[in-house]
Amino acid sequence: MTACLVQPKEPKRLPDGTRLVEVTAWQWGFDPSFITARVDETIHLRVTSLDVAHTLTCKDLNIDLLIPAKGATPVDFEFTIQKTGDFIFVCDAPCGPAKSRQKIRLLVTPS
Ligand SMILES: [Cu+2]
Repeated sequence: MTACLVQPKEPKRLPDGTRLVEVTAWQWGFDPSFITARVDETIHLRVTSLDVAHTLTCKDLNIDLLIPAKGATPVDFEFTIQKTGDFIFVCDAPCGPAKSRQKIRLLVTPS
């Protein structure tokens, strides 16, 4: 038997077991910029800006969150993905010239 030396990082979870993904937004990026999920998995996003107002927008998943500027309460949003696919979240706010760099890729694989 071969030992696996790299343990996958355990996802953070809310008390009810829902997976929590904490996202920070700034000019111009999101962290994390890549998220994987399974079909039928529920994800709870908690999004905070480190500077100005942004959005976290995915037209394919009908998600459009306004992320207020630094200092505001984080934005919480929960969703369940019902299809496989490769989805891109962008920032749709007028937050500056390089906002096209601000993206999150969400890869959803079969459950
Ligand atoms: Cu932005």
